[in-house]
Amino acid sequence: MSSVSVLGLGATGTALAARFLEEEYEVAVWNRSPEKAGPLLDKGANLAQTVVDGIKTSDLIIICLLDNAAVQTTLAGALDQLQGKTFVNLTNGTPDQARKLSDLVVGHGARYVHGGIMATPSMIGSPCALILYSGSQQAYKADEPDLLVLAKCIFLSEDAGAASLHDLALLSGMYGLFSGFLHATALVRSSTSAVKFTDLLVPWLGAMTEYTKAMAKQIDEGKYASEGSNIAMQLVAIQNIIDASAAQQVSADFIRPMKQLMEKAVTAGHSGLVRLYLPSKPKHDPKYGSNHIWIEWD
Ligand code: FVH
Repeated sequence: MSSVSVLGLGATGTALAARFLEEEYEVAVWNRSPEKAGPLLDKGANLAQTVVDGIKTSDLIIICLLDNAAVQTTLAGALDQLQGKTFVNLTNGTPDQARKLSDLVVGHGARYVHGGIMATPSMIGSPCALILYSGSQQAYKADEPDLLVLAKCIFLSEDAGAASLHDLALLSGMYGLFSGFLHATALVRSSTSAVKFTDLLVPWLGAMTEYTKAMAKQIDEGKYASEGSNIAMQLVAIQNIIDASAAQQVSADFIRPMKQLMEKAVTAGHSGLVRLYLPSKPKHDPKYGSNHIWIEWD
């Protein structure tokens, strides 16, 4: 029987432990508030009374807490138990936090893998769940069959911070989508229901999502030629969105920053631009010419 210890029984840790139980793993669970373990104990998990016990019990330790500060505090009294273990941290955090924890764990004789869970708890174990990994490739390879129980896996890099970087970038894309959805829905609520509106919104966002591939190509190639949607025109449209929002007492807080960035570009004489301006690039690089997409964030 394969065994695993799951430290942290929030919504996500509970889903991870439950999934291993479904696959008949021997699962030791630990949580700061032990009462949360109840439903998992009913399914056959064993309660570790302390973090030390949780780590001692299995060679594969999976931790999923609110943040990496909690991971650090939780590990503090149990570092001596890490020798020879594989420590998989599925906690959301920054790349630097992951690298620091990797140094700490590796310094105590264990192998460190960081994971970015691209799934909600209810998706764990389903075909659409994905977890991005980075850190010790050797440890990842050895435990890949166990990690595949939870989700599809992609190993990114030996840099322990890479999974967190990609996780945060994907979440940033998601929050952009959610903010657009919330503003769009608020705007249209006077005329239709939110659910009915998704009949229009979802295919539209699907088409625009596809369009980001063309934008990505422009960014990679450094060629930002406008393909029919120049920034001065877009600025007018965004102002119309803001005005219509005001008329309906809908907050324009989500879209106003985008308008301000476009306005800056137009004021700087780039009315023909529709380019994504990344801080690492010079602002007035003549090679971009005047017919480019220019959205700036500094
Ligand atoms: N839920 C989601 O949609 C996403 C799915 C993708 C991954 N994220 C990340 O997963 C981490 C855990 O999130 P969660 O959903 O399990 O969150 P909660 O249900 O709020 O549980 C939090 C657990 O963290 C424990 N905890 C908090 N602070 C401490 C601490 N100082 N020391 C020890 N443990 C701590 C908490 O314990 P307790 O309150 O039950 O005693 C829970 O076990 C997170 O990084 C997401 O970003 C979630």
